[in-house]
Amino acid sequence: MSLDIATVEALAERLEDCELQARDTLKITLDHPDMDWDDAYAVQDAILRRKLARGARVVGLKAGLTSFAKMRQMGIETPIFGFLADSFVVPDGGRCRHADLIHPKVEPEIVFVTKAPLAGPGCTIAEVLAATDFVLPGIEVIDSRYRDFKFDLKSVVADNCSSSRFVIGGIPRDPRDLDLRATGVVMEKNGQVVALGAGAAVLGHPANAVAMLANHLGARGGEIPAGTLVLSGGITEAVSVEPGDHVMLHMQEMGCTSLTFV
Ligand code: OOG
Ligand code: MG
Repeated sequence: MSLDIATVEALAERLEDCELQARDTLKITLDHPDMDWDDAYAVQDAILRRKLARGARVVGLKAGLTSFAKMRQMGIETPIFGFLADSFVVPDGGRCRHADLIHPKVEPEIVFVTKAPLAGPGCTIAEVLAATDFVLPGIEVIDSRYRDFKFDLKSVVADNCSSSRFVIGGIPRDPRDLDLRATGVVMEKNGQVVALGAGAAVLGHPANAVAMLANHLGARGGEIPAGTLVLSGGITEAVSVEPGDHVMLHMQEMGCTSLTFV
């Protein structure tokens, strides 16, 4: 850690205020070039404490930058991790107010829901599949608080990995009945295909993202508790949306989920 607790709290307030007021800011590493990974997660944890103090509930966890496309683009080998609060939930087929967000983008993700705790080190894909109750389709709405989505890894971790909204739906499936590497996804905006891909785009197998989250938490003395919803990371590039846009995700053998920006 290179930041003191007062600085961590001030950065959390700055980033969360931007989230709540739909304003952007410059990346925080411009002011704190020496901040390290622990500092970045400490700011994210401080944002979580601010929300919990206001009565929010954590409804899930997420892995980000897990697709080969995004990892190459950012030049990284380890994904980043964040939390999902109840205020992020959009009901399946529901509406998301664009004016509440800064410059939202949507991305298709395979969602895992666990039935047993998972903790690293050494968590494997097999353990993740054994501990998964079901998988289902999800659309994550990311909305970096940084101007023009321009950030570095520590800035984006502090900003809770651009988390903003998400919707899940479709048909819950036992992952043992599926080959998630070959699961095809087609995302449409206003009836036009805007992104397509397969599960293997996420770390070779999307369960790998969940295993890496368990290893990350295990290294910090934590775990993925039983009954946790985990967004395993965007399979394709994220797609910008405007008010009026309807986004529909089709996921092979798992049905559809959608939302409309108003
Ligand atoms: C960071 C969040 C990435 C994903 O699924 O890769 C993410 C960003 O690209 O703003 O959620
Ligand atoms: Mg995502």
